[in-house]
Amino acid sequence: MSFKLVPVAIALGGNLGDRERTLRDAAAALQRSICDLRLSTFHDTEPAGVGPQPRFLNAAATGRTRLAARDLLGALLDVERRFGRKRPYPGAPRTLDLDLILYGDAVIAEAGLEVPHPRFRERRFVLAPLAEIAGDWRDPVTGRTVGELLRLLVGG
Ligand code: PH2
Ligand code: MG
Ligand code: MG
Repeated sequence: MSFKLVPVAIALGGNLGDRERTLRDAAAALQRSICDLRLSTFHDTEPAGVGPQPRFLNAAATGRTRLAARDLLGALLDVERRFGRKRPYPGAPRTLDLDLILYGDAVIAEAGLEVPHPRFRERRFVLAPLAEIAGDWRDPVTGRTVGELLRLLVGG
């Protein structure tokens, strides 16, 4: 438990059930762990790297938390479960995926906890919504802002 408020960025996504309602309700649930929550618009996206699947709805949220990164991750997994997330196999369609993208300027590589998220720089479905609300946030690994990372994507 930390007593400092740490700025955080979360990616939200889902491609099963009522996607819009799930993202909206999940964002509300995040307010138990994250204050000053800001939510991007919702992006209807092509599934990336998971074969044929229903289309996703993606969004991003920012805010500040008193939780340690590991505890915030636990809270995200708990919200996923409450919204019916099952994990039958890696990359399976899901009602809700909540990924911890940035936790202040922390760089963490532990079992089950990697921050910044190791693949967020190549994911338009993460960067496009996140750039709406945190375009100036700097990735502590590359030193580039979220807006720059988005523009660097092919066709960006
Ligand atoms: N999540 C993945 C893999 N592929 N594609 C889209 N469009 N949106 C996602 O949220 C997504 C994905 C793994 O978590
Ligand atoms: Mg994910
Ligand atoms: Mg996930």
